[in-house]
This record gives sequence, structure tokens and C-alpha cells, in this order.
Amino acid sequence: MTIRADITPIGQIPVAQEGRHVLATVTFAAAAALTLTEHGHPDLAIPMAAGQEEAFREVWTVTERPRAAVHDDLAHAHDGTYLFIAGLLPEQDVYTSPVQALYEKAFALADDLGYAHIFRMWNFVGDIIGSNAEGMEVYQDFVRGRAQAFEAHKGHGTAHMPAATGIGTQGRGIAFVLLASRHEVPRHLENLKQTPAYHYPHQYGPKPPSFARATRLGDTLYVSGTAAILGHETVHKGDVERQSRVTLDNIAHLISRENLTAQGVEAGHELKELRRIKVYVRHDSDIPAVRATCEEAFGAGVEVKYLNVAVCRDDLLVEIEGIVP
Ligand code: 3EB
Repeated sequence: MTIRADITPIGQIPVAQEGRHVLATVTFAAAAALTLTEHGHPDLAIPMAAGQEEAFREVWTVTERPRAAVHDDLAHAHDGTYLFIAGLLPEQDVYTSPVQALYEKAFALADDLGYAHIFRMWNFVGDIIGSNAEGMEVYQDFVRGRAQAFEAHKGHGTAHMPAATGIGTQGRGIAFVLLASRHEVPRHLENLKQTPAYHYPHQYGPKPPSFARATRLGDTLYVSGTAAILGHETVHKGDVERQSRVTLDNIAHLISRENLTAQGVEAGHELKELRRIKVYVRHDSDIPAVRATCEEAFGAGVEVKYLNVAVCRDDLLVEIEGIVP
């Protein structure tokens, strides 16, 4: 009973290997959409890859035959062990209330279906460093709504906050993906070199972001979107190569035996074990330099997807995520 992501070209019908079933797909393409495909699984399309050439699809597979449904702004699929939920919100003047409402609806759906343990979230925030109708940064507006949903549904603690990615898109509006497990209890982990995001000081926005630096489910380690932040501060502003190195150092420390054993997890990993790597780069022209740094760190044969989108702080030029399988 496992859940796994594979990457396929966009023109290819997502077929699962022997003994596996497609739970859901996430398409990194030109326009946002939330649909039930002709093959019966949900697909969330995110406007993140401009041309057909760079467009790709992430295919989540599981071992039992899933049930799936789409209703309005939420879609879900589950196989008895794992649940996928995707939400899609069109552009808003102010995001806080609609984000809170849709997140709460997703939490309630997960509870109703019996999947109590959310272990990974992705948040795709259009115009992420732009301003809403009240002059607040769209990311901070989103973060406030998500925080209120966690408070309303999960209580005031941070114990339920899973690994996450918060990242820009090439479009408008907000989409998210949640993954949850029915029985397996996830362990949410911090990086002792970074301030927990949920303890960021108020200077960044009215509510701190609700996520953990990594989540371990079984032997799989889901690494959150990670940036050049030490403590809570952005470092090496304007220098994409040094930001890339600090980001990689942050992940290296996060997954290290030193950091994991300090939190009671008997495991230790290296950057070369990381898979399903996505590298989000603010400026298209920086991609070659970031690629060179990443290839050295991850190994030349490892598949890495580069996406040209803004990161949640104006001064962050790169964000990196991955999974240690
Ligand atoms: C950071 O470390 C960079 O709001 O869900 C990374 C991962 C970031 C997730 C989120 C934001 C989020 O603060 C930004």
C-alpha cells in the first residue's frame, strides 16, 4: 500500500504500471482547470509551464482502485489508504475568507471520508507577490485564510501542519492539493537551522504560514518547498547562485541524520537520494545557473523539473522541493 508520483509527458495518457491505479494527476501547463478526466480521475491543471515542450504531468498512483468525484471547486480521489484533494479558487479581490472556506471544506471532506492525517500540501498562488484589492500582498492574504482554516478546524496547535509548497504561478487565482492517509500517522519535522514557518515574526504578515519543513510517512520523506531563509530572514538577496546553495544546504541539513535524530526519527539522508525534485526559479534567465548548481548537488542523472514562477517573497529567487522515497 503505497502512494507514488511519476512524471509523464503531457501528450501521453497516464497509464499506471502493473498493480497500480491512477489516483489523480497534476498538469503543469498553460491554464488552470479542475476536471474529472475521461479516465475517471481528477486532474488539476496549473498555469506554470508556458509551452508544450516544458509542460508535464505528475501522476499519483496507488495500489487499490480509487473512487473519484469533482464537485464545483473541489475534486477528490481515494483508494482506502490515501486521499487526494484538489481545490481551485478563481481570482478574488481579497482571498482570506474564500481561502479559509475552501480549505475548511477540504478538511471536512477529508474527515468525512475518514482520512484524518494530511501529510503534504501544495499551494499554487497566482500573482503571489502582487497586491490584493486592499493593498495586502496576495501571499499574505492567502496565508491568513489558510491559518484561519487550520485554527477553525484543527485547533490552535501546530501539530497538524504538514510539509507544504507555497509558490507562484503564471496565472491568477489559487489552487491547492492535499494528500492524506487513513491509518498511517505522519511525523511533521522542522529544520533546526530555520525558524519554524508557523513562528515567523509579524513583520511578514498578519498570520504566519501553516506548514512544517518536512513530513515523514512510513519511510518516505516529503521535503517542503525550501528557500534561502536562515532563521526567518532571506539571505544573499540578488545572488541566485548563493541562494541556490543555501537552499540546498537547508535541505541537506533538514534530511540529515543529525537533524532527524534530534527529532526522534532514526534515519539520515543525502541530497543525492532526493527524487521528484521541482526547482522554482523567479527569473527565466537564472535557470541555467540554478541548473548547474542543482545538477552537481543531486547528480546529473536525476530528473529535475524547472519552473519559471515567482516565490512568496520578492527577495527570494529560488525554491526547491523533493521526496526521499
Ligand atoms: C519559506 O520557507 C518559503 O506557505 O505553504 C515554502 C513552503 C514557502 C511552503 C507555504 C511557503 C510555503 O517560508 C516559502
